Amino acid sequence: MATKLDGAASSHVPRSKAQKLKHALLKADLAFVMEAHNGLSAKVVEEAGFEGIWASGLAMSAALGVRDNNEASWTQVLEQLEFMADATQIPILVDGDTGYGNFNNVRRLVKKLCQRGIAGVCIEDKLFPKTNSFIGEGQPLADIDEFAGRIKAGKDSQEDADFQLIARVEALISGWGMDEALRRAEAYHAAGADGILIHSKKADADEILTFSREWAGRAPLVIVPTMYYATPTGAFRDAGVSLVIWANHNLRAALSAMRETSRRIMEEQSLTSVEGEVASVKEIFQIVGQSELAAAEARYLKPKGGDFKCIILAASRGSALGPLTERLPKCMLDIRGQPLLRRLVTTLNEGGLSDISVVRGYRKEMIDLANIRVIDNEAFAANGEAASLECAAEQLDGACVLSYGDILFRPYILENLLDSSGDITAVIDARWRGAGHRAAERTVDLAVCSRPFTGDYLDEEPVWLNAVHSTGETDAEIGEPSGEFIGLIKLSAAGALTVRQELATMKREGVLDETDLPALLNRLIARGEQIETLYVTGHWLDVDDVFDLAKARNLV
Ligand code: SPV
Ligand code: MG
Repeated sequence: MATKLDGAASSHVPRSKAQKLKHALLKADLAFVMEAHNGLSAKVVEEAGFEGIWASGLAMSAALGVRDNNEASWTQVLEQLEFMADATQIPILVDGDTGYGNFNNVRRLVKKLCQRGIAGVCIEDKLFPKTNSFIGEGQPLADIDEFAGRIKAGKDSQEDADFQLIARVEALISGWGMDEALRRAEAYHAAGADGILIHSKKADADEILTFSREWAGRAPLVIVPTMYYATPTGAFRDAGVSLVIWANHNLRAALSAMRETSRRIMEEQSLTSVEGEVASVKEIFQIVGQSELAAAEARYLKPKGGDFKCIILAASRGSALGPLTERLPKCMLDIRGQPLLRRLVTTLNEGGLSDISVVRGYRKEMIDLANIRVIDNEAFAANGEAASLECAAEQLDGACVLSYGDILFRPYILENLLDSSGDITAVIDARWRGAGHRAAERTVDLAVCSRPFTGDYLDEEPVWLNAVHSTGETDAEIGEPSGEFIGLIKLSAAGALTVRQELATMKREGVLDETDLPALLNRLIARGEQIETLYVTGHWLDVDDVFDLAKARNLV
């Protein structure tokens, strides 16, 4: 009796898909591959535990709504196969029909299959365009030598040394008899086929079992018991068959289920009776790996700002705006249909910052935007920015952006700030003079830096902030200002801790209430902290008076 080949492949752990298929063909026990016709059914086959997938020509054609007569082009089939291979880890044995032509077509087919991660192909000894073997009688067979040439050409073209080429013998189905079937199997084996698929359309397995006996294990034997399905599988095992192909049952199951579901929904004009019987939408999400995408999004799509909290200091009234801020704090003034603060929060949100705390004081009830945390500085009338920041000290427990509540800036400024390397980085506008600030009319926070802006944004040499002082403050020792502090600071987690500690120290010393943000920066500098400068040239504004307000309305 024929025994299943027990080749060298059984002793090592197969790795590639082609190695896995080779192993399935050569190992001592009977192996099974199950039909799939697209990525989803391929996943189902894998999930069920099969060793491999039979990419059935009949099923792939029918799934595309066409006949098993090479109506789908070979490249259209290749597209389906690519989805199936991408969706699974188990090997795919492709039904390559006749090889889509002569030896030359087989060469290109095998090369492309290897490139798409397909483990093996089965080609049948018929003529292109083929007809399904279960249709009609006495289909013409290929010339034996011509078909052997197709096999040789295929084996010579494989780019993967373990790729498996199975030769399918149609002699029994076409009525040419057992001797011809054996003669062809022998010739195809000699031409280099890795296995022989002996096909039958009889309702019993007699001719298959006779063939196996005569073949006597000269090469792995593959069968498709679609018509002789009643034969117990043990008979194939005993006959030394290597691989059983369950050839079309997923397509048929899908057809039955789809018909029944459509019929019922049509009839009942309702989903209630089918709902419990079909796979849930959640199951679809699961099988296509939706959770992996969510994890990848968290990894690759998370905007930089996602790691940063933000504290906006918006407690002051903005008295220079006179009656305009009688009812509203200035951060809520309308800038072309939206409060300034909402525009600021939108810019921050778009930069990935979603944890935003706003310190309110003057007319606090007017600050009621969505998606912000509000923190109240009840004593706003008697204190300043440092005290407001101290009200939000709990939020200084990780990387953080500090912003004045009356500024607007272009998104790239925030992006560059988040990218800056310093533990504490302050944004300084190098164009404060040239921009025509009415320095005499209003107070500007002037920054003195370790060197002026060179005009080179790619300059990687850090620039340090030496001091910030207000216009009008004259102190020859401070030095020439390099720009204007715009009221935007980035703190790393370490920087946030430093600021938090300094706020606590100022509170202990009783100087918190009189300290504004520039003075806080100066204290940090005085105690040896390095504050990095991020130079910008315009593209931001603050709203201190009606002129600024007009400018802001023009800008947005
Ligand atoms: C297929 O599944 O397309 C096959 C097997 O070739 S059979 O339909 O049995 O010919
Ligand atoms: Mg087929």
